[in-house]
Amino acid sequence: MGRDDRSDRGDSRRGDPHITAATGARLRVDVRQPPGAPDLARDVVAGLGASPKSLPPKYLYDDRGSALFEAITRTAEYYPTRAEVALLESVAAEVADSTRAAELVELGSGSARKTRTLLDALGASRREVRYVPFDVSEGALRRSAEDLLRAYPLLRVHGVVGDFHRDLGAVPEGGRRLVAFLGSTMGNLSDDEALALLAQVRAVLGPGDHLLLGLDLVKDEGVLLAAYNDSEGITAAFNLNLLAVLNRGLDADFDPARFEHLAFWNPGAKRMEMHLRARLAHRVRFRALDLDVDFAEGETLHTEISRKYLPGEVRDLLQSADLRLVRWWAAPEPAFGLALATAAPAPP
Ligand code: SAH
Ligand code: AVI
Repeated sequence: MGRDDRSDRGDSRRGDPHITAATGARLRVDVRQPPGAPDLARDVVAGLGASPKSLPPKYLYDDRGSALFEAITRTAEYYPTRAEVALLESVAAEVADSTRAAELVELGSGSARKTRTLLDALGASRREVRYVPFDVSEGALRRSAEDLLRAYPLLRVHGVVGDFHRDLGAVPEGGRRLVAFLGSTMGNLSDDEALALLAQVRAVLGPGDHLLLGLDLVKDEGVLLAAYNDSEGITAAFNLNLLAVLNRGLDADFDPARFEHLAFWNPGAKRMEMHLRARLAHRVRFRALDLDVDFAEGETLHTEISRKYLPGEVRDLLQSADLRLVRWWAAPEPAFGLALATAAPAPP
């Protein structure tokens, strides 16, 4: 473990009143985030120095961003969560039967709302199961771990706070494993990043282990546009919150009133794109970096892609990372898919 890492047992941390001896003894959290904000500084220098300007989507998820994402999932227009939950509920028993997993690793676990469906199917209320949430958002991970420990008295949680592009090696050795990557969070990665991540996931899968991958599917443009431009303005607040993250993390002076939320469908790349568009030409100062960044009127900062997949792409995508599709379940309208894959070689 590197110099900058922290690891603690839940009962020793910060006097959190929700952590009791009963849950604390079953909780371990490894923090792989370097202190300070070196990632953010590096990504801002690279991403805001480039044209077009962009930043990786992980910075959207500070505590407020994670809460706003949860609020998005409850809007009338944001269908992916409801579609995936319904599909997951209908196939969880088959997933448990096929995998017979004793451990659930969840990448981008967030609030872990969908996790209970899998834990229930894996029998976590009557036998010991280990849950390994992996998320860049420490607050969301700790809160969800505590909730699950209270709900499942036999559960053990070993969380990892880190970036799944870099820190997947911090996933602890484990038993018969199911890795879940839900919510179509993989769609927030470029195709190259997704492939690299799948290859790393493959490396943590032993014989008999599985990956469960939730993927949002290409659909009617109107449905997509509504989902990323909800009428309550919560997605806009989620997007604009990135400016508060930059102000706090790098002592910048973004004025959110000078930007507007923009989300559109890019048919060529089969993805939704989320941007922040400057309403007027202005200069932003990053005091922590001694850096000024100029925005032209109408210029955008690209904050997220959300790739939508065709069912026919999934097998090849997995195969490119040496993974084998064993089951595919898809819900129609709004179309959403769940792929179950294994690292085992295909039969001759
Ligand atoms: N799985 C949940 C949450 C999806 S939101 C669901 O299906 O509803 C995406 C989650 O991925 C957030 O919790 C965010 O903090 C996390 N995340 C985003 N980028 C990440 C990264 N690079 N490494 C680890 N976690 C990341
Ligand atoms: C987490 N991720 C899959 C969400 C998505 O749909 O791309 C994040 C989000 N962005 C805007 N709304 C929701």
